[in-house]
Amino acid sequence: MKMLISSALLLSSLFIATPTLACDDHKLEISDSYVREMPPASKNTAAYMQLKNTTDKPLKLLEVQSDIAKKIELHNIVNVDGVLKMQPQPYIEIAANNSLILKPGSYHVMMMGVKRQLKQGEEVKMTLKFEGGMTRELTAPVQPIMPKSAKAGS
Ligand SMILES: [Cu+2]
Repeated sequence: MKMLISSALLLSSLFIATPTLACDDHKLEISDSYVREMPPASKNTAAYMQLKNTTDKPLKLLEVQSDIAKKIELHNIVNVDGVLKMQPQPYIEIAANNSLILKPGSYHVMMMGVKRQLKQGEEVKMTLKFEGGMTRELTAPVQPIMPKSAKAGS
């Protein structure tokens, strides 16, 4: 019985040490993340991913940080008088109990002034910062743009 009590105490003290982390992990699921492989001479690229908000409140992605780029912005592609243009966004909102896919032609994490040419097989570490102080670390693989044959089906 004494053993049981001491291990229970140990367990509860472990939970006290990391209360917010354990909680935040259930709020958001990140999947299918990748960073676009860069063509020669290009200094810019973009990161894409699926963000699933499992809470009953909207979540706002405010900022992405990474050592790999000099500047990172949140972008969307919008139609301005029939011309598709990239537009910086103050945040990207994921609706309550919903998923948002960051993908080519839509929302993306714009990485500008990338310090080396990223090739398939590499990985990029980044930190996502959300409203309310939640942060998530992410390691995304570098992948080439989808070949035309795969794109035709979607
Ligand atoms: Cu962009």
